Amino acid sequence: MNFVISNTSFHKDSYLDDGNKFLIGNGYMGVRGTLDEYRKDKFPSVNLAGIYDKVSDSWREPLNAPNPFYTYIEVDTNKCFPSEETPFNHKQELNFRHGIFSRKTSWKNEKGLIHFKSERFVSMNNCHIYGCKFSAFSNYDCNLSIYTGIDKDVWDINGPHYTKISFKDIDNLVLCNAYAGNSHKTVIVTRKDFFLNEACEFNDGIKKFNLHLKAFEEVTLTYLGAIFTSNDSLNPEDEAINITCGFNENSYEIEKKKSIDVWEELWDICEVNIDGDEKANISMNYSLYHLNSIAPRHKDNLSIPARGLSGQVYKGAIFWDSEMFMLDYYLYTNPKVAKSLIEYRIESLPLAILKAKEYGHSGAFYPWESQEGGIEACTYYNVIDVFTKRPQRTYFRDKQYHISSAIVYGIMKYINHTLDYDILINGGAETIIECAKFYLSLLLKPFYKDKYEILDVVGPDEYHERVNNNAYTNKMAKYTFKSALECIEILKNYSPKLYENKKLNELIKDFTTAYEKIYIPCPDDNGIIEQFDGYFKLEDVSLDNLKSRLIDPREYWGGAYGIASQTKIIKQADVVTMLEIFHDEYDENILKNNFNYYETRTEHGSSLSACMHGLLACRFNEPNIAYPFFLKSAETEIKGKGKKWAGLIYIGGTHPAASGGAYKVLVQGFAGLYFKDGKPKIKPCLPENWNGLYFKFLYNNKKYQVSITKNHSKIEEIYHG
Ligand code: IFM
Repeated sequence: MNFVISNTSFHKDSYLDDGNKFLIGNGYMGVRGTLDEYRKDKFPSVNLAGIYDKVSDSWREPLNAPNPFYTYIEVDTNKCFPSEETPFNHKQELNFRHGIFSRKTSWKNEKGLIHFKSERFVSMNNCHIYGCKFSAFSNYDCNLSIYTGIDKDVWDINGPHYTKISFKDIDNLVLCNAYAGNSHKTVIVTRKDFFLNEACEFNDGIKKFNLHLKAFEEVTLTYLGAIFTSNDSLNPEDEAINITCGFNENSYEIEKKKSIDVWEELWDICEVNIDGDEKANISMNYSLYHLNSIAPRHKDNLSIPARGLSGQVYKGAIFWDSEMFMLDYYLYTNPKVAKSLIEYRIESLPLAILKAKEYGHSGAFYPWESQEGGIEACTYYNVIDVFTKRPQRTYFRDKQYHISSAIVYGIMKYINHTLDYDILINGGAETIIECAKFYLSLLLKPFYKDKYEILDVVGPDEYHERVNNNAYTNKMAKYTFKSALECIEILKNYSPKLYENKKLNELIKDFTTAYEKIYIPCPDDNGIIEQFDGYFKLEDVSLDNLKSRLIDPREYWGGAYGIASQTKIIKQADVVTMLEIFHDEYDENILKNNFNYYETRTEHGSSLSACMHGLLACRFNEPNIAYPFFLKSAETEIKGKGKKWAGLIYIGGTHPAASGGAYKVLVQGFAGLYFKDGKPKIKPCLPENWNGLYFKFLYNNKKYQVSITKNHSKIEEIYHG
């Protein structure tokens, strides 16, 4: 398979999309795939994981590091970069097998042609290290000036964050110390350049090299450096300097090779092979590249923001996307990363308990948009109205109760897949029990009914706010009670001491009653489950008709006045997600009927939606119906066509949940992978245009290989070194 994607011509306005498409990352930092010469108006950025800051009244968001990949060139004192004019030739590539970004650009003038090329990587071997190699070549003699260094003018959505930035040049090593005064965070960037002559100027982090470039002689500049923050170490400056001091002329190739070796190890387990469908194969593996580039392999308590490490969109926050859409990929290919996602939530428990209290509930109410340690970043006014330009009240923060059940789902999945029960004693059980207590405190029993209800919620379909008895939420609450009971049972055997807690006995009673008595909407006479009380009475309008009502294309469809709110049009899979998760409790006809009913009424306005439809279609054994939904999710990153606006708020970037969702359709849907009695099993249903499907995965510390062809399928254990 070809692991390279490219742009073969120059488009001066494509920098926003290219930044995502050509992104390189290693879980610690994500470097947008913009050109060397781009400054902050073209959104270059080095996004750091898990470090946040806030400027005055604006939203808290992650800190971007000063950009060490900045270079521009003058030839005979004419600026070549940045090019306002179309270059003679331009090619930009991402080798997504090895996480290497490269570009080649040529300019033509009356004297001849000048060519530049560069390539860069961030190390998969040591997440703090980055490197770049930059070359110039001309077919006539010319004078070249190269301006290159650490650009302190950082692109931010709600910045500038740094209140103090200083530079030092210590024996050819540039040290940048950037301090964000509000959060007292420090980001250190070091850089060491290797070139044939010395810099003639050094100004604010940028060096100037002059040289006479002889015709047909190539000159090359390589640089490497390190990034550390005050989150990583008490002395990030020393750490970065120590690493960078050790670099010499050969280090670029050496570090690049070490990084490539780690990428190869990762691909050994995660590469998938779809025989007979090159488009799907490339898109899927490219999506996995993105999941690998943002995986927190370096830390054991970090999760992944909804837009990965592609920018500060959605405040760099963690959503239910991590547990419900991404987790399985890491469980199957790198359980250590899966554990990090789970540990992050366990460590966030104290703040989730505080949030529940703040709203008058018990237990743990997890943040809808979670930052470090579980800080709730979701605001009450999360959308800006396009007409009034005023912030619009949304109820994501206070009413998306289903978030706590996602954490429970994640922990249970982790335990069932790895059989690592220790996590239960180390906070996992407490987390699940606190989440179950949260749902207990939401239950209301109408006087005349023998059922408990959950009122005033926002389900996965965010367009209909403050509804009662959302099927997804109620079912996930029920699942939470069951999980809490299961986990208490496990504790009984696993850690009898912990179990000897009198309060637990009371809770067992309450969870059991809640599990039995919570109201779960049943299919009606047509086999359809009502998404929430009263949904069936809403206006039944077609998606096209609804779209024709838009006055502004960026209008927000939900909330009090949104065009969808009083209609049956929903934003994303809701009942469909519920049925996918609990498919084995429902008859195939019910799955199919609900798929057909809701799909025509779904905008798929979230990149989380298509994969759930794809999965559900596999559950009722219709892989050809599932296929376009799978492809839509798998192609989200490669096509870069995701939604960019919610009202006036920019929401573009990468979409790891869609990538994780596509992987789920592939592995759990088309291959039908499931686990029973401690063993993996498959129940394949391939789309008709596929000849075969091959992949590996880990389960309970063992490595397996699946091969499925039209007439034969097998799953076998292989050596796990
Ligand atoms: O978590 C999702 C949510 O379901 C829909 N809006 C975007 C969020 C982040 O992906």
